[in-house]
Amino acid sequence: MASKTRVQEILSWYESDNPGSRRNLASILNHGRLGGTGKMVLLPVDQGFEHGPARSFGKNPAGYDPWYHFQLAIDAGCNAYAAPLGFLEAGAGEFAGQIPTILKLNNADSLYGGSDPAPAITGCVDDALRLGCSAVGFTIYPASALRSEMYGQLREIAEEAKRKGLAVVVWSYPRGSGVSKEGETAIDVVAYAAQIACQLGAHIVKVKPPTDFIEQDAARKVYEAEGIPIGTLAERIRHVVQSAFNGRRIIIFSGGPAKGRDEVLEEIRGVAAGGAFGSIVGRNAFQRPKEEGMALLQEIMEIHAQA
Ligand code: FBP
Repeated sequence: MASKTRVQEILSWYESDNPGSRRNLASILNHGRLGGTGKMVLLPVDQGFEHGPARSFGKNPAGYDPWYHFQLAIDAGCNAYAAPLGFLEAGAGEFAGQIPTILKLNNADSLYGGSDPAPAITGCVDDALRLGCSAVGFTIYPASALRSEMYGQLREIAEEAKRKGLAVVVWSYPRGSGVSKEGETAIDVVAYAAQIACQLGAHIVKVKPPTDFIEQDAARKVYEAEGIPIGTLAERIRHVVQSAFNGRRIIIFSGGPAKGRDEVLEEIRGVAAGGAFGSIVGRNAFQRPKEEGMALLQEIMEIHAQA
């Protein structure tokens, strides 16, 4: 018998999932320029909801049009495109079958200034099925006073999504009154956030690239006593991958606010060298003119392909 492909190997880690969920996970892993490599680059466009339209699309007004993002993800060769209900409903028919999609089922706006994020449920598993999505997406904010509510909502959504044969993607963003601003990307906090998302049953976890700051004193003692290497970005990524079930869960890292090409690529090199499964890059792609955004996404894919 032929040996397992990399995608089959990854699917074998999700051993309790039904064939539908595995097939949908495979549809993401097998699509686009990185298809079949076990790596992925996703385009997420929920910033219109999360940050508002001008902050999101003012730099490149073509992005006000929902079709722009479908086409960008397709033309760049991304593995999948993720968005909230409205953006997906606006293009799911026109672009059906051209790229796997992920319906984000909760969203938080930035109009209410409280320190603890309180996202609303903005879609359901049946919406994802109706729109032909491969997966549902959900954001948890560990460190928000409302985190337990979010964990409970995700538990219910993940149970239904898996029963109905979809994959589950979790954005795990520590934020809120339980963590300092610097602590949101602290190595101990990001690793912890990855672990929580995996324990909640995520197939794919998305976190931010961690810094070498350590937020929790109890964790610092262990990092120091055990000499856990966190000096370089690659070392920190490796530690986060290890925290995601020792690499048995797909874990990808976000792009962050728009910055220069060299800075983006330098960070991606560290992310790839640390053993990440890929990147999820929104603003750095769609806030550039289309050709430039596409070219940057493709350079990012190339770095992951070579790692
Ligand atoms: P970006 O590459 O634009 O950072 O997109 C990734 C993402 O996870 C989006 O899905 C989300 O809207 C955004 O980051 C959240 O960014 P922030 O932490 O700045 O609110």
